[in-house]
Amino acid sequence: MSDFLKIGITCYPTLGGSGVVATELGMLLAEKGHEVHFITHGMPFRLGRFVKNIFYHEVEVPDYHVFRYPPYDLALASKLAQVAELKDLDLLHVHYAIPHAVCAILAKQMVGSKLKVVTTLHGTDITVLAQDQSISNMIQYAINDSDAVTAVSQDLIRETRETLDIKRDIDLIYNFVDKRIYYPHDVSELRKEFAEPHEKILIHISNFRPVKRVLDVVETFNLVNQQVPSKLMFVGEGPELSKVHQRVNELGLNDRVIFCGKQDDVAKVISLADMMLLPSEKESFGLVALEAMSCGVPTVGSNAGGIPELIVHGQTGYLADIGDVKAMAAYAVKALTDPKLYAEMKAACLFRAHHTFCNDYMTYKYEEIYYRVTGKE
Ligand code: GMT
Repeated sequence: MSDFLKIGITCYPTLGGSGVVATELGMLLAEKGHEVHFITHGMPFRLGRFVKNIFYHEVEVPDYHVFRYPPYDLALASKLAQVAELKDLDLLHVHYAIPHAVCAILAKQMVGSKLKVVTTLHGTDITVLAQDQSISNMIQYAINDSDAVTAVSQDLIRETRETLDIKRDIDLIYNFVDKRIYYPHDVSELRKEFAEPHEKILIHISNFRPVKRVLDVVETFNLVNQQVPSKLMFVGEGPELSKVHQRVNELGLNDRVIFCGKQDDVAKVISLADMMLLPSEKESFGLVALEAMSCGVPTVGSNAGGIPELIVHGQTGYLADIGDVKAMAAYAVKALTDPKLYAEMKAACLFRAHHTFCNDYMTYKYEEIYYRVTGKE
């Protein structure tokens, strides 16, 4: 592979895992020499540093008085077409079928078929939106008319096929971590501010949507704390946060639970913890558990969606049925009270994250798809 490509990337710039994957992939592609154009409605939140071959094009939505709803999708399609023509893009890599792939396909119709569309499915298109008959045909269309489609787990591919009766090829490309950022940080001084030396720290990071089952985090922690003196750190914000506050209060755990809000330096925060909790109802992959794994922190999670493809039960964490907080607590206690087992798990986490889910390999897999659809090499 030698030709450098001109790649447009569209994602939700402020949204969790999909935004992280899209942004970090864009930065890695730029590092390898490709020209990368982010075309989004806001600056992607992890697009921190200035790099000469990364460009940002803001999608501005017209607020014309006849529009009852500002037409974001049309503004995006129009911007994608403009940038594609102006910068002579080879392809658009869009994250989510709705609305981004639909907009990219429209842009392609405007500028010509030389422009290719690669769509990555992260979950919600399939697990939530595809259940809605009013738009499921649009999602089907976006998937079938993309030049290539990738999904972040085998389970998401299966669900896409079953829910939408999709027959076309879908490439599996898991989420990845950059081990230059996600490694066990030395936080021994900082840790003293959160927990006593004999206490363990459990952590949960999410957007507190109902699908994350954050109350299960509280119940699991409560059971763990009865056997192993511990602290629980919550990172993030979202709709279920007030229920969490209420339950923590009811259980008298206020002095045990730390609400950190949104945090930028996730690798450092995770490094404070001994165990990640991810009891989701649905989770197409679970990037946050991979980030924890890469910092040497095992996860106790549910066996939902793609989580079992990431966590090897008994080696890099544990899996229990959705809602089975007793089993989750028992697994956490098992690992936290057996130093030899815990050390083995930590080593297995680092190995698996840095070998199986390493950024170099996943970036290469995306490049392979780009070369396949553009016919360049
Ligand atoms: O977890 C979320 O609610 C955020 C969501 C997103 O759109 O960023 O994350 C999804 O995409 C991530 C990146 O591929 C996956 O690691 C998450 O598992 C997935 N979330 C769900 O499936 C709920």
